[in-house]
Amino acid sequence: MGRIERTLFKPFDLSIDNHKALKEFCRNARGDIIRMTTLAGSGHPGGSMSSLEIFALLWSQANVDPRDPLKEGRDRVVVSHGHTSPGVYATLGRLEFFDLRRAVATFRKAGSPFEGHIERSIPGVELTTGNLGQGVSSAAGMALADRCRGIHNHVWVVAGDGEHQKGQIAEARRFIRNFGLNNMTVVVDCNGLQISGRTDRVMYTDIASEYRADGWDVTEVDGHNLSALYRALRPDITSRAPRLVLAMTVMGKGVSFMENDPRYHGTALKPDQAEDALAELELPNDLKELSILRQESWKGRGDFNLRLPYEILDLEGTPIVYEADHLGDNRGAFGAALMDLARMNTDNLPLVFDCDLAGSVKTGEFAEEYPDHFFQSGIMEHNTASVAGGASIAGKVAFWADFGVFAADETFNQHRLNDINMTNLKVVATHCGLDVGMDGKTHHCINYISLMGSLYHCNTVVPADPNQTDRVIRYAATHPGNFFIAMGRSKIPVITDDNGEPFFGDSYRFVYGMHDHIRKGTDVAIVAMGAMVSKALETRGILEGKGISAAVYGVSCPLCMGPRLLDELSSYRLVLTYEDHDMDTGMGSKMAIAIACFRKSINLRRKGVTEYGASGRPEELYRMAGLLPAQIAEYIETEI
Ligand SMILES: Cc1ncc(C[n+]2csc(CCOP(=O)(O)OP(=O)(O)O)c2C)c(N)n1
Repeated sequence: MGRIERTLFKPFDLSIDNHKALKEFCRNARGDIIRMTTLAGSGHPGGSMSSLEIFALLWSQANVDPRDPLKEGRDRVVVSHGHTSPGVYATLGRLEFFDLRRAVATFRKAGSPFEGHIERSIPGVELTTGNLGQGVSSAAGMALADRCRGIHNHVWVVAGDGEHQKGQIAEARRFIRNFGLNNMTVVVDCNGLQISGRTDRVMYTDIASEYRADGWDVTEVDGHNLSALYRALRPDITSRAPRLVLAMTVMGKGVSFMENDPRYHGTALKPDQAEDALAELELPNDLKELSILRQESWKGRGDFNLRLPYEILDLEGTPIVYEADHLGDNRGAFGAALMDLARMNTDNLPLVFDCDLAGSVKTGEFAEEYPDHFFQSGIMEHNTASVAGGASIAGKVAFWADFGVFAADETFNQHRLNDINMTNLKVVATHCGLDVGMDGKTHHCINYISLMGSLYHCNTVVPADPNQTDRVIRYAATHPGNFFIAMGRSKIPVITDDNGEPFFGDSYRFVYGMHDHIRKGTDVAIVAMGAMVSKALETRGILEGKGISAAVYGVSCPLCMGPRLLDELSSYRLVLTYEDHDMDTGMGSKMAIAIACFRKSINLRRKGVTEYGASGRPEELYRMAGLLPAQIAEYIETEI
């Protein structure tokens, strides 16, 4: 087989030799797709075979190096329809990003890195995908981050035509157009089929018109004609608009009995069918040998571990200390800390995303001072979560601030895919809990601990006052990984120590997982979170008048209930958790689980939200929920 020449898309046309080599490459790769899916007894051969020329051209001609797949400044090839993993593995394996035989033999085998949907740990794969509709947004985040870093590269994202029924792609399309990301091309594998049959019968979708209406350059091309496809995929540096390439393809291309048959979207060939298919492709049938290879003990994931080139801000600056008489909201403290961080790190500014709420979430000042790093993303939260996640793995620290109900509930699956991708996104969720103002139950985010807590790599923090908020924001900006920082809307008092000085003052440093013993006491411990910490202190005062001595603890990291905290709490006659969050899925429930798991003897009671709230001032809503200090004190008196 002739060798493919890597041209970086410089020539206008594919040379005759390169065309020949690529054609041969695709014939062989189709055989790999058949082999790997048949050996596994599952997988998605149909779309893999229709997308193959696209994959082969992109990964062989773009500026990506199999010997250094994470090279700075590279082009990016993102595949959004991640079920076409056999096509991706066949292409990358044949281009020597890794050992192809290993991919063919272990595809979908438990413990193998070659999973059913592509993963970012595979050399050459930029993004783990499989939840359709998100890849275009994530790729846009990468293109944005690369542009902000002054990298002159190109980002291609390949997606399915059925996938284009997803609304998030419309959001992504507008975003890309709006921010002039002409360093991007979206390529659609238009095979006209999806699981339930013909795409146009499943759901009316006019992909070309939709993109055109949003101001894109649209090119339609035969997706199996290598020369025409090469010309369509070639970046046009003079173009001012992002480019859509509609690659007209055939599902199951290359094997006559698979072509245009939707069953092969997600059905592997039986061994005898595979034999026929390989014969038609004029390839040897080595399935027996490969199935022996599949039985061999492959050592776990081998070298296929995610390298995390996380960017963090270098300088955390000098904390702002809010004095004891300050009455302010945590979101204001977030905005101030963000500005300070930005001014300290002008050569590595964070990217800040907003969904039409900048004034409320306090990113407006940043927007004014750093308009090139602020992205007004409209009411397109799904896209924004994915864009910000994508940007964060392309070397920029990304903040996204929004109301809790949009930052968590609206976008859970985007965060889940971000988390699987080990992104580096800092979500600041304001207006959490009943503390929203008068908007009512649709706007009460009272389940963020259970949502974000179910993600394995998301640090969830609920600061108690503006001082702690300031430190948490600085910590998140200077530490890698996903953070979800939750806060309410209202102005709240500064938490003070026994001497009336700010508890989270000059000498305080936030460390993820640490809790705060704010007041000593002997009878009862009130363990509070967020804005409830100041209410716990009020409760303590009321109890004092009744001769009950209450300790107050602040839990800012509700997912971290360790034995040390529990040991301390074991000495009290009663422990009460106190939170502006659903009681059964919040901090109190985390504590109950920890008590059971660590086998501690603690007399636990919980107070929190137990029903959707109403519309009213927070104090009225707290009264209705039984969460005012006087009500809590009365409850403790009866329980102790
Ligand atoms: C959000 C989401 N919904 C449903 C699925 C299940 N699913 C996997 S592939 C597929 C059809 C995709 O059609 P298309 O994009 O045309 O891909 P092709 O059939 O051409 O491979 C569906 C519904 C999914 N992976 N993600």
